[in-house]
Amino acid sequence: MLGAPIAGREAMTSPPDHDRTLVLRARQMIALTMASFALSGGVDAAGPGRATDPAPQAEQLFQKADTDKNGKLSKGEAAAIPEIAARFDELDKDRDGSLTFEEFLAGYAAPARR
Ligand SMILES: [Ca+2]
Ligand SMILES: [Ca+2]
Repeated sequence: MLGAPIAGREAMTSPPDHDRTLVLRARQMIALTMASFALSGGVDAAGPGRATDPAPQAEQLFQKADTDKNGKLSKGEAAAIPEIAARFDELDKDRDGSLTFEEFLAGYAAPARR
């Protein structure tokens, strides 16, 4: 909530056409400022769902296994990762026959247990 009240105000008012470039430039400045804040960890700009980086390794593994690059692992693709393949049905929460990265990550992050 401590975002950038300035930016919000500027965006709301509709400026005459000749002012538009100025506004655009201002927005760029703001974006840059926000970006550098985010980089330095000053602003929680990433939003929910990106709070922590769960497992870069998992993403690599996932993308490697996702040979047709459709963002999901089919059963055949998952076969490349034995520990995932073994629990495929368990991990496929919505039972659509493929693992989204989310589903995959659950299996990757959680130790196998029964
Ligand atoms: Ca795939
Ligand atoms: Ca699924």
